[in-house]
Amino acid sequence: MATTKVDPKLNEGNIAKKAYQGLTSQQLIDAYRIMFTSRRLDDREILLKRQQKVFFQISGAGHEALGAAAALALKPGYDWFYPYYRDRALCLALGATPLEMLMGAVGAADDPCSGGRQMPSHWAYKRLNVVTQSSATGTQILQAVGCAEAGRYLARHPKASQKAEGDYRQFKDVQFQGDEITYVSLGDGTTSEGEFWEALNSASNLRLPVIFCVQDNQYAISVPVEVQTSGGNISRLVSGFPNFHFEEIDGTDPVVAYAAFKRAADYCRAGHGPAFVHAHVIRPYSHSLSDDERLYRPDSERQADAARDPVPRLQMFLLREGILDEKGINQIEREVEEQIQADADRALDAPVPQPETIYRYVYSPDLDPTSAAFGTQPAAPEAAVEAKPAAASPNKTSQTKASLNKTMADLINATLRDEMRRDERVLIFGEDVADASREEYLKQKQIKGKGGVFKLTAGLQIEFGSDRVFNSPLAEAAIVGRATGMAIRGLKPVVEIQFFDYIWPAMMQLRDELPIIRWRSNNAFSAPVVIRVAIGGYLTGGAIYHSQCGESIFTHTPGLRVVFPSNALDAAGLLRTAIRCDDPVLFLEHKRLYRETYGRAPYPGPDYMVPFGKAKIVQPGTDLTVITYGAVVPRALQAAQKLEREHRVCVELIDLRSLNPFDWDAIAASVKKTNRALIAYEDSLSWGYGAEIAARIADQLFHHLDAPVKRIAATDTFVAYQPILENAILPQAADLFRAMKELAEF
Ligand SMILES: Cc1ncc(C[n+]2csc(CCOP(=O)(O)OP(=O)(O)O)c2C)c(N)n1
Ligand SMILES: [Mg+2]
Repeated sequence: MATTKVDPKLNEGNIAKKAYQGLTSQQLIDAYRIMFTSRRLDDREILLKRQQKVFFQISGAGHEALGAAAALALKPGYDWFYPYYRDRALCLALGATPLEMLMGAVGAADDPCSGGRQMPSHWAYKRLNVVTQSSATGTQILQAVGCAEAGRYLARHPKASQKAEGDYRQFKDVQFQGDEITYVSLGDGTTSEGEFWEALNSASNLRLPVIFCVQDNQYAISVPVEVQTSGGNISRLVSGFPNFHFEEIDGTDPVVAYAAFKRAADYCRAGHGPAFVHAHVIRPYSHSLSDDERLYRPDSERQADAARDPVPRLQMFLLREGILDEKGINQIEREVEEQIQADADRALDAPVPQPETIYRYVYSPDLDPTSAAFGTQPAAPEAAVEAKPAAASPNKTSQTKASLNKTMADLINATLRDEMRRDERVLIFGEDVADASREEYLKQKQIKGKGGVFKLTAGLQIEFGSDRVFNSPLAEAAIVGRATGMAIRGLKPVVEIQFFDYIWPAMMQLRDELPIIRWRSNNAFSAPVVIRVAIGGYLTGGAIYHSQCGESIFTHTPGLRVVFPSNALDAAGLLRTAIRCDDPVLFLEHKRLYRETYGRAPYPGPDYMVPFGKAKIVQPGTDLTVITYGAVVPRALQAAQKLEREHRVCVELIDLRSLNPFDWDAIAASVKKTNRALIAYEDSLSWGYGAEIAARIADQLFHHLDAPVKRIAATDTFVAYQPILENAILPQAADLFRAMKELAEF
């Protein structure tokens, strides 16, 4: 942006000596240019919206002083920024251009924020460390916490930032400074969300260098602050959080705001902890162009706000202080108007994205986890010497014996251990995953350690330390949101959701954030997190809240890989692929299979991988295809064997292993051969995973079918506690047998 230099004559007298909280006259003039540009960009977009040349508008009006001030206290491309839609002035001050913003408004192909995929004012500027944001208010806050954690982790593990060939690290540049700050902003209404409180709790407890900026314009659309916030003042409510630096300011005054951000930044950069800047601002325009605030705000209130408008206010200040005269102001305003006019014309002429590009960047364009590179053979048992847990007591006989007969739980644990040794960017957190948070008990060997409610992460904290394996608060959104922020920075969080039944608090992060970050930022950002989740029933007493499936809710989310192994070897191979790949993965581990006799295997070595999207033919057959996965695999196998024994019906049994992507080729080849298909799954029947497979078979293999496509699944209820009820609800081997027999006889 062009800059107007201070007229030296104006600096004569006492002005040059005056200290505006350390800001020079030139910085104040630049701030005015930013703020005025921000406001006029909003006005231009509003005009363009009325002309139907842009499709949405939300303004930063009234919040400009804050953005200009924050940028003066922080460093673009050094510090990290999780702004929200009112932060236009911040982004301009950090270095985004009006042209870039107008490209977003028209949805141009070269819009740097999203390439026309997101609404305007959803800022993302990779070169400035401004991270992609969504429309879901508040989701950025936990991610900002994860971002700050990543900075700290990398400072302590600098080698983790090195590039490596052959996995996601090849495509993920990592940079860190050691003293960087993460800025995150939100509105007053958004402080009502649980994720806000989860974020404050963790930032406080971990003393993270995060500046939380609450931009309090007194309204969330039409809902006033006293409805959102008990007592009407968020500062009062958060004041009890330890380790914080607090500021409550008039956010329409850039000098006051700068001083507050400077103190906050100094506090964070020195490593004391997070800061909270509660800024009282105004909202002179309606919430967005879809809102008319005159419906709920009287003129009197709007006029009182207008008296505090930061743009005229700074203009008056510059004039009053003699920093600029009227001519100087006019010159800036003219330059800005001319630039916006020219940039608007360019943006309106810019090429728009083409329809054929819509599938780009749903997944990583660089690393394909379905490719042959992710298909390796298990090492020969003699060669596959398993790395012993650091704390294990050597007992040769039992170790050798066990190595031939490892459970799914054993091999998941071994895979995590191997990958943590191989890649220092891998870290693990979740509820109860540590051996013991009170490390001294471990050091003094008073205890053995827990390592997960199912012990899948046992021994990992002992071997890799408490900054690589640690317990999180009981807050699932925080687990996924923090992991997302860490992965944006290039780390590989492998987090655990203790029970699938309790994944729902993380749903906004799982549906609106993690899987969409790459697509919505047009490949500027990605977050290849692995989420391990204990899932499923057949537990005898698991009841409603420890038995749920529900995988189709996640296979219905583009951008998320979903895998569901049925045996120990596949679990090891798929988990390794999940960790090394460049996409977010939901890794579903069936609790009933963790220690089952079925599907045990020798340790397959530290490089064994199974590609995604490749089914396994558990048993070849000619009469009927059964498509299944997870804990239904052993039950279906039992039923198929009985059917063969008793009725000479030869079932081809397909274990999908990976649900998104899934192996359509294997299904099609089999159905073309057998002409009959049954999809068997543990989740409740209706709208479940089998519905999609059945529809595809009906659609694409209709001419090959000799019978209707059938499904067998749980009843459309939840799973009950009493075993008699559980048996009736979940598909049993006898039910599978009956369904197979009926279909074979059709
Ligand atoms: C989770 C979520 N709920 C609802 C909305 C719809 N919505 C968009 S902005 C908004 C109000 C936000 O108010 P506030 O946090 O005070 O920010 P402001 O717009 O006032 O700056 C609402 C309800 C949303 N985008 N996300
Ligand atoms: Mg508000």
